[in-house]
Amino acid sequence: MSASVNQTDAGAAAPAKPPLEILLCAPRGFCAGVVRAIDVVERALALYGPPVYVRHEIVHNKYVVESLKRKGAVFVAELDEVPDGKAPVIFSAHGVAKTVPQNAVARGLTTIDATCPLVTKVHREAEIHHKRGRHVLLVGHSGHPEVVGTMGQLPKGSITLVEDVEQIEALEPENRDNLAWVTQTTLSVDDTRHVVEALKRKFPTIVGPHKDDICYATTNRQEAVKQVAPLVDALIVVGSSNSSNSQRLREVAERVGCPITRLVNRAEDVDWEAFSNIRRLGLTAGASAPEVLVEEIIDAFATRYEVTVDTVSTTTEDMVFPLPRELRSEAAE
Ligand code: 0K2
Ligand code: SF4
Repeated sequence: MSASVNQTDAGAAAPAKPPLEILLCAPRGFCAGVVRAIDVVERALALYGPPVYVRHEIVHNKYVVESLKRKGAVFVAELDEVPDGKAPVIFSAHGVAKTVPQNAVARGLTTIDATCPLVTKVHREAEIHHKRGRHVLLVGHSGHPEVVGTMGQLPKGSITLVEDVEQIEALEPENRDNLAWVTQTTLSVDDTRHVVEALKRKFPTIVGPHKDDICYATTNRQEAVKQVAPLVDALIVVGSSNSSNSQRLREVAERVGCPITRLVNRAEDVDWEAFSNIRRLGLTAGASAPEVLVEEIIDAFATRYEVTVDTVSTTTEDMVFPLPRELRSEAAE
């Protein structure tokens, strides 16, 4: 039996590429908070000139961070790495503890806050609960900068981190009838539901948001993966490993039984061995991953497979967040 071949222009036989159907999840990639945060850095560079300092990665994406570095952004872990002077310091999309802007102001630094408005909303919720005398339980991942920022909205001892259902059993708060809960914005929707149910079971009078504080972008991207993952042999999430929302997308695919799931920064990180024998590939991107890297991955598959691309759309998004006042074009001109 002769193998099927593609004919090149010169008439020479080239090995046929196997077919691959790519199912693109929609929505995927940049959310409104990420677009705004990147815009903040670019506008600040235009307004102040380089360098502008950014405390923490503006968003958790290697490609975005490297691109902004080339334009003159300097990323620092803490404020004490920012020299005194006129160069502004930008706070990342994940938000900061109250002490951070306080320390910056005390040093006379110019600050620009790129915290996503949906993260700020959680900060304000926590603050309101505290003002009403409630002890706050924050559902989130220890050490994540958003969690550090939200914990840092309240005085020490007035907010407790809850990472999973197991931790709830050990919780013995002083006043169990005066509790509130809030969440990180980029959690697993399903895990969070279980944690919140367990909180409500143990503390029936606890108050909190209607559902949770997981943002629209996180929710929508997880929903799209839930639709696509059962239909494919493998699923790739474009995103960096420190990106919580991207990690959750890979987890969602794995949990619905998708046999091969990978989180990759870009095409050069694809483990081709793992993807050597597939017919259908699901493809999505975390909220901090640029579309150009999704295209790069499709192009890389197209060199190995005869690729067709279809989009599976579960909803549409039209969210836009205004820039901080000091960077809006009227102010910047
Ligand atoms: O998902 P993460 O919170 O780790 O953050 P990124 O990957 O930077 O995505 C943007 C979300 C920022 C705040 O919610
Ligand atoms: Fe804001 Fe959600 Fe995007 Fe985070 S993932 S920046 S909370 S919109």
